[in-house]
Amino acid sequence: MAQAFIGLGSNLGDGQNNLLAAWHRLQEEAGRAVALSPPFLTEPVGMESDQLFTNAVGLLETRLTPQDLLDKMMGVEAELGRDRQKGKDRTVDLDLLYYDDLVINTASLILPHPEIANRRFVLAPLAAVAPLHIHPVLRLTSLEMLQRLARQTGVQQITWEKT
Ligand code: PH2
Ligand code: MG
Ligand code: MG
Repeated sequence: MAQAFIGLGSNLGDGQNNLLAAWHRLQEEAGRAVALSPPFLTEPVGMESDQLFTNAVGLLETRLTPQDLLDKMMGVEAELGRDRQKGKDRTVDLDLLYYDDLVINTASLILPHPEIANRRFVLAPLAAVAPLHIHPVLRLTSLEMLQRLARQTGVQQITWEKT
């Protein structure tokens, strides 16, 4: 069994509903949920939008290979109405952050996800579920990476409204 950390984001429609729907579908399609962070309300980074994001990070135990997991994730995005055009508001975006300690760089998949250490909207929920998890390339914990971005603003922890 592998442990996969997945970043979830939505800035179109009901963000919490979209993230929870995606998380439930991933459990049906891809593995067993070990943990899901609280949701965070975050300002869009690197794109033009007035729609705040809801972001979370989940930990999934899976028997799928990284590529098969990625395919399932893209299937769930499509099911939930994701328009894959770059820079567009999205109902749900699922990013594979880590797959065990695997380090790979292929045309379809880079692991660890190359932006983890630069994004507070990823690190805040990641540090909530796995503060001491070590980035296999940078050799820093989630908490250490988050502390390095302490000056990046626009990330607010909220709570799941539904159970
Ligand atoms: N995802 C992006 C680009 N910018 N900003 C926030 N706050 N949250 C995201 O999930 C996000 C983003 C590309 O996937
Ligand atoms: Mg993505
Ligand atoms: Mg993304």
